[in-house]
Amino acid sequence: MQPEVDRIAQPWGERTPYDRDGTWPVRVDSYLEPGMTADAVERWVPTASILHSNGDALDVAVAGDRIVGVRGRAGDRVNHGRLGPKDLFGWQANHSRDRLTTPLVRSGDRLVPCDWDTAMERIVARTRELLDDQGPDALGFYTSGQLYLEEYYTLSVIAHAGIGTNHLDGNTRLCTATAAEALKQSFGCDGQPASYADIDHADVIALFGHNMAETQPVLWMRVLDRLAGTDPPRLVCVDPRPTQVARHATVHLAPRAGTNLALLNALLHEVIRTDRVDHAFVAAHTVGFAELAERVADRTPEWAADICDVPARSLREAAEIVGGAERLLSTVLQGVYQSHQATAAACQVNNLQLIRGMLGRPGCGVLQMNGQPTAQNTRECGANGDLPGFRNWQNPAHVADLARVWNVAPSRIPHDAPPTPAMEIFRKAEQGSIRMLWISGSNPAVSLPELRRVRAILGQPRLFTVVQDLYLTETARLADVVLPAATWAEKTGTFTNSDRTVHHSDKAVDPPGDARPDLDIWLDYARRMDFRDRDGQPLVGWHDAESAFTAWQECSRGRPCDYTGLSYERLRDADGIQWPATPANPDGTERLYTDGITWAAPDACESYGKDLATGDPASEAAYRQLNPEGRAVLRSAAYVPPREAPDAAYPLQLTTGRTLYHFHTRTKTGRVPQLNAAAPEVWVELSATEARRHGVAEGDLVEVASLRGSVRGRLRITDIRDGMVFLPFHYGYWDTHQGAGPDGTAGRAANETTVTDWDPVSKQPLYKTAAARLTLVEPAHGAPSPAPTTTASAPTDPHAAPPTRGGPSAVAEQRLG
Ligand SMILES: Nc1nc2c(c(=O)[nH]1)N[C@H]1C(S)=C(S)[C@@H](COP(=O)(O)OP(=O)(O)OC[C@H]3O[C@@H](n4cnc5c(=O)[nH]c(N)nc54)[C@H](O)[C@@H]3O)O[C@H]1N2
Ligand SMILES: Nc1nc2c(c(=O)[nH]1)N[C@H]1C(S)=C(S)[C@@H](COP(=O)(O)OP(=O)(O)OC[C@H]3O[C@@H](n4cnc5c(=O)[nH]c(N)nc54)[C@H](O)[C@@H]3O)O[C@H]1N2
Ligand SMILES: [Mo]
Repeated sequence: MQPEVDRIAQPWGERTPYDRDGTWPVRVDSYLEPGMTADAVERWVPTASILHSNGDALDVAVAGDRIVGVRGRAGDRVNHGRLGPKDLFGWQANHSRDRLTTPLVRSGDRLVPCDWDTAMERIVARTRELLDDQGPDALGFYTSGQLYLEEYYTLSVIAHAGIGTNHLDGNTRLCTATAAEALKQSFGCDGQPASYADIDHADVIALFGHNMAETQPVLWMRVLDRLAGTDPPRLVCVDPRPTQVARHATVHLAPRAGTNLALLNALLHEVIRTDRVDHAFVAAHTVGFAELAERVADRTPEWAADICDVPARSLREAAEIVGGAERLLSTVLQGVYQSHQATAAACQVNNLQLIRGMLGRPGCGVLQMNGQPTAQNTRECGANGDLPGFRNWQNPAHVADLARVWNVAPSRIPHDAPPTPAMEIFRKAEQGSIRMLWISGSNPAVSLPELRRVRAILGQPRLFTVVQDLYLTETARLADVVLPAATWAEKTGTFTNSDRTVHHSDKAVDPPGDARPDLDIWLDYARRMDFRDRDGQPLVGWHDAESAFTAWQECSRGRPCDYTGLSYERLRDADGIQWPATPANPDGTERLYTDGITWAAPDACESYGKDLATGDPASEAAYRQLNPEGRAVLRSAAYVPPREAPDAAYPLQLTTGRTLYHFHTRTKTGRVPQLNAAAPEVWVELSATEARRHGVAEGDLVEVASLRGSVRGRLRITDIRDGMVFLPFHYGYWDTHQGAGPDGTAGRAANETTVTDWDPVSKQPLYKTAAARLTLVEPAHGAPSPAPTTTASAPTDPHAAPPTRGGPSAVAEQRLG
């Protein structure tokens, strides 16, 4: 193995092959800033990556109270030492000279620096005024999937029981609301059934709308290392773009966007027709098989082939592979969650696992993936609006139990209506019923759909907005109060990845200037607001991260996400531990549902389910009738076409997504030289056939327009399916020198074009299906598109653009363990 690799040019590093049921070899990746040596590092502080949901464990190298590099943790179950490009280089964003260092308050059209007292008193005064005049419904909180568990729990207590508003949600609504909902629909409760270790044991891995190579590169290294072994798993990839996953797949199905449900119904049809059903498992652990079989009885591959524009023989081949698997692992992400019929389709993947009896055993399971690093915690702490600890808001016993934990009257916790989803919170702000919106750890002025509308909402004088961030983002610029936050490595806390692995992270260095941890900001707010419990004691009775964690442990006791077997001390010593972890089971739980379905019984479940077509919540009585014994529910649904279809004026299907080198709205990765240089500007992807049809060529400046707005970028010709155009959604307008204006003219943000529409069940916005047209603005004159060549945006003609390289500054170490 090469000791050093350019990890921009070779994002996945070198292969360490292994065989089925073997142990994934250790490979320790590390990067220190130029001039730094391991000897000069003063201390290594254990933590995990927060630039995706994988939870890659790493140590932060510190010298002179600065971060000087990172090193993967060899012993951790998640990554066995490996790091991805964002893990290796992303920490440099902490040091950006334009970090916020003091609070800012609005004075006319300017934001002026002030001290913490002034900023917090402004927020408190507005809160009290609104509570007096309008009541708790005038306040909304919109948080993140990137903070720490202790922070979400504190915010959740403040919003639910302090203020008493139902308007609390996370950007997890844009991200993993469908994952949570699909788990609730099928298993009665949130909680990831499978484990990353299932990659070691599976003989078939099916990825549905999941570009794992770019969005969880370390997990993809695990797959690549299995593929390099002597008995590689077969991959099935469902994605309209030629991702690295697709290029490594035995069968790649590239459907029309928005047709996942039709495709999955056809796969289920074939598995049932060929009787690859585990009837004993189905009889013991599920309800709804007859309805499912009936629903897909005439959903043949030929039927789906028309809808999806995928050959029937490929569908049959895919069904043969998943139907014949000895151990099947499926993963699902945004190509399903943000696409048409999101929850209905995600549930069909659960159904596939269930009817094949592929659950709760090594190599057998489903990963309804998370996206953000701490989205799991947003959900379990109830900062997504649900009740903490996966309690059921429709179940009075669950509400009473939570009221007991918080020592408040049950009536103080809003529960007579479903929690307000993010898109509805913004609509209420638009219509004027929400008058104060506190945004933490999110940049909705770039990440929400239909940005012209979002800017108008946030720009209203009558809406008081608080933005808590590291930088003066597009959103912060529209705020009334801006609070400077400390971030990862500058504060202490815990967080949980996609496969329930909990990592602890100690403060490694001081935050810049007066920046404070989000936890401290909310503790300060709770103190100033003087929230009390029913005995007159402080409602928020904790004072730092560890005492917040202890409070959360009590809230999680006896719940599916039980943390009572963990402690800061244990987490500091140990590598990651998967919840539930109880005193009786302190080393945690590799897989859920190893012995039947445990949280679906009517008295235990987090949700009574929803209608997959309308999203209407079912009643307790209906659920008791459907599932009295608490089995998995096989929920079926009929395909209907996407709502915004291409037409003569907007003939292309528009989809959006990610690239390997950037994270979201680039507030961090745009400030990291190696990552920014790898993908410095927005681009537009089109197939060669479509490019000819439109009279455009590689590198041409083109405009992509929808009914909402437009984006300009340079064209990259790839093997994406015909009829589709792809835009990465990372590029906002914070570097206004690039010529992009906040009015959306010549915009760079994909969300200028996306549609205000959401899945009826999960309420997750649909970023993956809209209609658009493409026009030439200016020919290339020979300059290629800035899109990376190492990823899904690789050019069809390999000579069309110079290969993406990082050069000397991107060379990282890799060492066999
Ligand atoms: N590098 C990087 N990694 C990240 C992030 C990042 O910003 N950058 N963000 C993190 C977060 S928060 C998330 S949520 C995850 C997201 O991770 P992914 O879901 O893997 O990423 P996306 O690019 O959003 O979408 C995945 C794929 O969906 C496909 N797709 C589009 N429409 C459809 C459709 O209708 N059907 C199907 N089957 N596929 C479709 C797209 O072609 C795309 O390749 O990544 C996490 N990791
Ligand atoms: N078109 C399109 N749009 C999309 C998507 C898509 O695929 N296509 N994907 C959606 C998905 S899955 C997601 S997750 C969202 C992401 O959308 P956003 O939530 O807007 O994503 P970020 O850019 O990560 O914003 C996080 C903000 O938090 C700040 N931050 C980072 N760490 C901390 C901290 O410790 N404390 C505080 N207070 N702030 C911090 C960052 O500087 C940044 O401004 O975008 C969604 N939007
Ligand atoms: Mo996400």
